[in-house]
Amino acid sequence: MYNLLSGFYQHLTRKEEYYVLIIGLDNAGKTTLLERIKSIYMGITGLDPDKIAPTVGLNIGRVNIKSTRINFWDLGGQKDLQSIWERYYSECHAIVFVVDSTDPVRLDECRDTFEKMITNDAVEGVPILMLANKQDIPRALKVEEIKEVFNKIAIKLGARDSRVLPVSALEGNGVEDAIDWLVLRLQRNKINRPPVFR
Ligand code: G3D
Repeated sequence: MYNLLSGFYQHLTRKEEYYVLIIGLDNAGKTTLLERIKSIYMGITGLDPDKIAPTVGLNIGRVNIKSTRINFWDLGGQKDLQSIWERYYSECHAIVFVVDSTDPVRLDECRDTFEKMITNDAVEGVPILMLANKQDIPRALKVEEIKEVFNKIAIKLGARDSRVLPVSALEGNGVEDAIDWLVLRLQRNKINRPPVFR
């Protein structure tokens, strides 16, 4: 009887769990975004922006959003660390690709990196959210301008869910809208990439 009740309790309380990669070139604002997500959804004050050091390896954030648990993996963006991203592709349920909208000089490099990622077989069908970050800075490129640069390769995204949204990870503007988009797509893509239950 105890086993039955405890099994029933576990069934009621278990959460769908997803893994989401946060990637992009170094300095795009990936760690700042992770800290912002933690502060919005866990109510904890994230790291002081001055204390955020470049990611070497992996930063993890586990947050509960509605009935879902999302594990964010913020991976380092330096050239020599990008090869590590591939190791996480087959396990992830979605990818957030962060772009520094104030750095037009690196946009071509950014597009090449993005193209390499979306054409990797291990991420086929995985929803991809591109965030045009640093929109609090007046000279930041707008979403439309960033889309123009990526248009050339957009066809390679295939039929998966994808979107470009403006955010400021530093100030938090747009972050909740971005997460809402993400949660919906994770759930829609359940058949292709089922969640883990814990
Ligand atoms: P990374 O993890 O992608 O390498 P970081 O990037 O999160 O370390 O951020 C790199 C720099 O960009 C940091 O500034 C950080 O404060 C800044 N940054 C990140 N997101 C935003 C944003 O939305 N708006 C503005 N204005 N700045 C942002 P420093 O000066 O510490 O290098």
